[in-house]
Amino acid sequence: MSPLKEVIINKQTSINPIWIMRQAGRYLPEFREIRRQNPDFIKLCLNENLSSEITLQPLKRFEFDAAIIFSDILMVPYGLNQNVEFKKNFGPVLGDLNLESISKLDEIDFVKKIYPIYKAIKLVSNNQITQNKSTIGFVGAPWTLMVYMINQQSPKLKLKENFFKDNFLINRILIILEKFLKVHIKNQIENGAEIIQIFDSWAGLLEEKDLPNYVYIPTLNLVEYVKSLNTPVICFPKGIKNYKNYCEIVKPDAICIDYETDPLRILKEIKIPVQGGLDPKVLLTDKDNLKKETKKYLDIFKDHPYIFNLGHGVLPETDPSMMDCLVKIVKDY
Ligand code: 1CP
Repeated sequence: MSPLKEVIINKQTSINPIWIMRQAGRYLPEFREIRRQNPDFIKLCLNENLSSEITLQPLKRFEFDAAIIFSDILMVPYGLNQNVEFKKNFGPVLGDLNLESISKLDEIDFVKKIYPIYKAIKLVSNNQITQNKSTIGFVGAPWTLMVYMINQQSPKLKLKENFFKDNFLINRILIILEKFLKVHIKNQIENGAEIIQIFDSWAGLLEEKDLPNYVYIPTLNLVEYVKSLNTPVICFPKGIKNYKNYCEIVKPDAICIDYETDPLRILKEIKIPVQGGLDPKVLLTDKDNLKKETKKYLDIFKDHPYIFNLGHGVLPETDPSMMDCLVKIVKDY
C-alpha cells in the first residue's frame, strides 16, 4: 500500500509521507520553461503529454510520496462551456454564465471537452516514477467553484455586491456542479487517481450560519460519492474556524488544515488523519527556521496519522533548494 494510504486507511503513525499543494508548477524553473512556450494555460492543461510531464517534474527532484495532477479546479467551469481565461498578473477571468445552456449540457460533451485530463492521469499513474506513490486527483468544492463562476474572477479582490441575490441561480448551479463534479471524480478514479482531494479555497468567506447550505451539504454529497467508489477523500476547507464541526458533518477520510489553524487544537479535537498546516511563507525564510517550524508540526502530530504538506500552495517565489531541505527534514525525522 502507498504511504499516503497507509496513513489514511491504516492510521499508520510511524511514517510521515509528504506531498505539497501546488508542487507541480509555479516555483520550478523547468515548469516555467514549458509555461513560457505555452502561454495558453487551458491548452497546456489539455495537452496530456505536457501536463503529465509537469506533474512528474517535482517527483524527479524530490522524494515526494504523491503526484498531484497538473490541471486546475477551473477546468470544470470550462468543461461546462463557461469561458475561462488566465490573465497574466491578474488570474482567472470567467465569461458570462448562461444557466440555460449549462442546464442542457450532457455528460458526454463535458467529458469530451476535458478528456486529456484523464489521459494525463493515466500516463502519470502508469509511469514507473509513481510506483508505490499515490496519484492524487482533485476537484474544487461546489462552493468555491460557484464563487468563481458567479463572481467571474478571484474573490481575493472582492465578492460581487449582489452575489447572493439570485437564490434560484445559486441553487441550480450547486445542483449542476454536484452532478458534473461526480462525473469528473469518477473519470479521474477510473484513469488511475487513487486519492481525491476536494479544495474549498474560499470556504472562509462564509459566515458560520451559511456553511451548512453552501459547504457542508454539497461537500458531504461528494465525499459520500468518492467513498462509494472505494477511494479515500481528503478535504481542504481553507479559512474555516471550526474544523471539528466540519469533520463531524462532512466526514472526509482525512482533513487538510490551513496555516492559520492551531495544530494543537486540531490534535485535541480531531480524530481522523490530518494533513498540512505549515505556512508556505516559512519556505521563504532560512533553513534553520524551516527546520524549527517543520519539526513543530512533526512533533505535535508524532502519535497521530499525519501527512506532511503546507497550509496552502507553495509560493511561486520559493527557492527549490528550500523544498529540498524541507523534504529531507521530514524524511529524516
Ligand atoms: O501542483 C499543482 O500545481 C497541481 C495543479 C493545480 C491545482 C491543484 C493548479 C495549477 N491549480 C490547482 C488548484 C487551484 N486552482 C485552486 C485550489 C487550491 C488553492 O487554493 O490554491 C484554486 C483556487 C485555483 C484557481 C486558480 N488557478 C487561480 C486563482 C487563485 C485566486 O487567487 O483566486 C490561478 C491564478 C490559477 C492558475 C494556476 N493553476 C495551476 C497553476 C500552476 C497556475 C498558475 C498558472 C500560471 O503559470 O500562470
